[in-house]
Amino acid sequence: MSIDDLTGKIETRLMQLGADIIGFGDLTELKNDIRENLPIGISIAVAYPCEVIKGITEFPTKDYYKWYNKLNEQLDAIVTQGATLLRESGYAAVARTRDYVTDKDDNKFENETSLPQKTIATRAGIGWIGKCALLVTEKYGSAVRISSILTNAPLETASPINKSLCGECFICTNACPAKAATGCLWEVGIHRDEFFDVTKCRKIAKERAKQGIGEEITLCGKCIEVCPYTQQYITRGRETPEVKFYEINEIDDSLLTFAVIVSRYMNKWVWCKNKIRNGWEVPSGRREKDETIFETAKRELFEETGAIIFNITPVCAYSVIKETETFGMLFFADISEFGDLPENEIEKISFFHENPNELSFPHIQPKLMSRVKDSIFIN
Ligand code: B12
Ligand code: SF4
Ligand code: SF4
Repeated sequence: MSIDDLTGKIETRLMQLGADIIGFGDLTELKNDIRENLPIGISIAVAYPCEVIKGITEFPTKDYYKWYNKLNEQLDAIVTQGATLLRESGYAAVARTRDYVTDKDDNKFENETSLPQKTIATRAGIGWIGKCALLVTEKYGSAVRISSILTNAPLETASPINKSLCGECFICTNACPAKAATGCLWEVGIHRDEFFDVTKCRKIAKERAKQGIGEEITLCGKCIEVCPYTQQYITRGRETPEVKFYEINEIDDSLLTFAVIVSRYMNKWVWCKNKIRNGWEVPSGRREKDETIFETAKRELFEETGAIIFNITPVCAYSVIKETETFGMLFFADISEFGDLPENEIEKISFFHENPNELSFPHIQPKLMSRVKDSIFIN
């Protein structure tokens, strides 16, 4: 496999797992022991939903804390699975989960790790260090949490970012209630402590968390919220809906509101033409009251395609994030017989080897389709 192909394969898989930004960095300028003698760092960022960040204007909120934990767990899962994929492809790979980072440093640094996630992020070109010592990305501002994988896989690396792009902006410096930042611009070689006072931040962040959520933890995030790059993200929203995947039992059943059934018949994929939206769609539909999600899937498959004999299995849970996150269950059905197409919004069904043009949901359905293809090894 060429470098480009391997890089693309890893990137696609990490995106499918829910990464919002991925960068590949050359780490050879860093000491061997802190990077396990591995030359490449893959930096992965997941973004907070816009409305969660909008909500922390006054104080950190319970919702912010919930997402802080959720994104941490999600990152651990993404880097663990990404590292497994690299090892299965024949390379060494270390997932820098929270447990790994704590163990590696022997839990001895309260304020500093031997290889900060932000260092890998700037090496991978995904952002710079802002005046309040956060990683700032062009797309999501600093409203991201980050993790990483170390590997020796021959991946194509990005140009590192060595200087701050904050310029004359002092918005976070002025807004920080702890006055923790001096306002100096970061560049490689300048240590955090030269422009940012951890003790001040820690003290005030704890006070603000106490006021906002009633717990004395270091949770504040005002510097995230005010950054103009974050504000642009909030104003813009996620232009295209994001699709994320979860294990079958990872999402509480009560949150599953949709069933999507990627289906095959005689070695072709089954698509439905919707009369109202005038586009091709994978059979799918909304869960009705008192229905299990499995019953929804079987009912919708029949209503939208007329299928009467089929094997159906759940593949995974998924979510679509636009302004909010909605959850569903993704199924695969192998259809062996159709009856008449019931009278409803489906004009006709047809069978394709590839995805048809004119999709009703072009940012969502191809991702669901490729997730099912991956899980059942069909191309
Ligand atoms: C210790 C810690 C803290 C401490 C110290 C904060 C700090 N900035 O160091 C305290 C408790 C105060 C803290 C607070 C917060 N934290 Co904190 N914290 C960490 C932790 C566990 C280690 C950071 C560390 O080692 N710092 C040591 C210094 C030296 O490194 P650094 O500031 O991280 O980064 C420096 C290097 O990367 C260097 N650098 C960059 N590129 C290069 C290249 C080369 C070649 C070299 C040599 C150096 C270099 O420049 C940076 C600035 O000096 C990381 C997770 C992790 N494992 O990395 C999270 C982390 C930094 N925290 C995070 C967050 C979000 C927060 C809070 C907002 C809390 C919250 N959720 O509300 C606040 C924000 C405070 C702030 N403005 O920085 C995120 C930051 C995400 C982002 N967008 O940047 C991280 C990365 C956690 C995560 N997994 O996402 N945190
Ligand atoms: S987390 Fe709060 S206290 Fe700490 S630097 Fe950011 S704004 Fe200041
Ligand atoms: S608010 Fe301004 S100074 Fe602070 S990180 Fe964002 S761009 Fe940089």
